[in-house]
Amino acid sequence: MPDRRSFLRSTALGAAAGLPLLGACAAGDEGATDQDPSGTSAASDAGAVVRPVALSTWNHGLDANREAWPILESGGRALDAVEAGVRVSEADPAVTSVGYGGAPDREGHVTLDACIMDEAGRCGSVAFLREILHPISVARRVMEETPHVMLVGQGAQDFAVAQGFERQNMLTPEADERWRRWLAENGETGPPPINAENHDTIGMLALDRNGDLSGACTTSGAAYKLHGRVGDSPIIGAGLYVDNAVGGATATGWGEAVIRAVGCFLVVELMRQGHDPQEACRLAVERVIEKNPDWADIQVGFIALDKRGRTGAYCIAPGFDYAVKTPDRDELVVAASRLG
Ligand code: SD4
Repeated sequence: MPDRRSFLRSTALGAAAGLPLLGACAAGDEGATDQDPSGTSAASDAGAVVRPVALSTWNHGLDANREAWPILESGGRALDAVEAGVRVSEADPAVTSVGYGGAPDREGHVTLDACIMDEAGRCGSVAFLREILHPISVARRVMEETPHVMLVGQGAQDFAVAQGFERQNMLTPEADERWRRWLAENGETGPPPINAENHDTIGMLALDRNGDLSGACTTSGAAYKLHGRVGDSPIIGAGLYVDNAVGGATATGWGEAVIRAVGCFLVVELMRQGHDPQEACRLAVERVIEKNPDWADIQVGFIALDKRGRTGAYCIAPGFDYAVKTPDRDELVVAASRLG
C-alpha cells in the first residue's frame, strides 16, 4: 500500500497565490485492499448488475457506507442513503476536512461547502456556510424547498436557520490549535503544513435497489484557505454529478483544479460514451493534468459508479483510497494513481 504521507504536497499554485493546498491525508487505513487490476468493477462480469451499492471517498467512507446500508438494503432511496451517510463524517470531529472539526480558513472560520443530486437530476447546494452541523441537509432543503440550486454565505445560513437548523460553533479546540500553530509557523501567506492526520472531503454515490442513483459531497474545504474561498465540492458538475441514465461521480483534492476541468461532469460524460467507471476516472484525471500545469504538486481524485453498479476511481498522486459496499463487499480500496 502506498504511504499516504508521501503524496502530501504543497502546491505551486498555492504558493503563487498565497494559498494552501489542502492537507489531504488520513491515517489508519491499514485495512485498505489494493486496487482490483481488472478495473474495480463491483459487477462480477460484463452482464451482471450489482445493487445496491454505496461508494465513498477516503477511509471515513467506510462508516458513511455502513450508515447508508440499512436504507439501501431495505429498498430505500439512494438520496436518503447518501445524505445519511455523509452526515456521519460531518458530525465526526476526527474527520478534519468535513463539518464539525474541519480545518478553518486562515482567519479561523470554519466555512462549509456541500451539494446533493438525485435520480431526477434535481440538485441543491450550499457554499461558504458557517455554524451549521449538517450542510448536506441544508443543500437538500435548497433542492426540495426552493426554486434555486445554490445558496451561499449569510443567505445560506439564514435559510438554514429558517428551516430549523441550529447554529453552533464548528471549530473544535483541536482544529483551532492546529490552525494557530500553522499561522505561527507559516504566517499569513505560508504554505499549509504537511499533516498526516488530515482527513479529506467526503463524496458519496449510491445505487439503490430500484436502480436509481444519487450523490452527495460535503467538506470544510482546503485547510487555511482565503476567507470566502469556495472549492469544487458544492459546484454541480465539478465536485459532484449524477445522471440517472448513466452514472455518478464525485471528486476530492485541490478544488480549483477540479473546477477547471468540470471534473465530475466529465467523468459521467465519459461513461456515457461507453467507458467503464475506472477508465472514465482515469481519463478525467488526464484532463485535469492537461489543464493544470502544476498537476504534479497537487492531488485530485475521482470515484465513479455506473448504472450497473460498477465502480472505479483514479487520482494523481498515490494515497487516495475509497470505500465500497455491496451485498458482497465492505472494504477500502486503494485507488490507482498517475504518479505510481
Ligand atoms: C476543496 N475539494 O475544497 C475540496 C477539498 C477536499 O478537503 O477535497 N478536501 O477544494
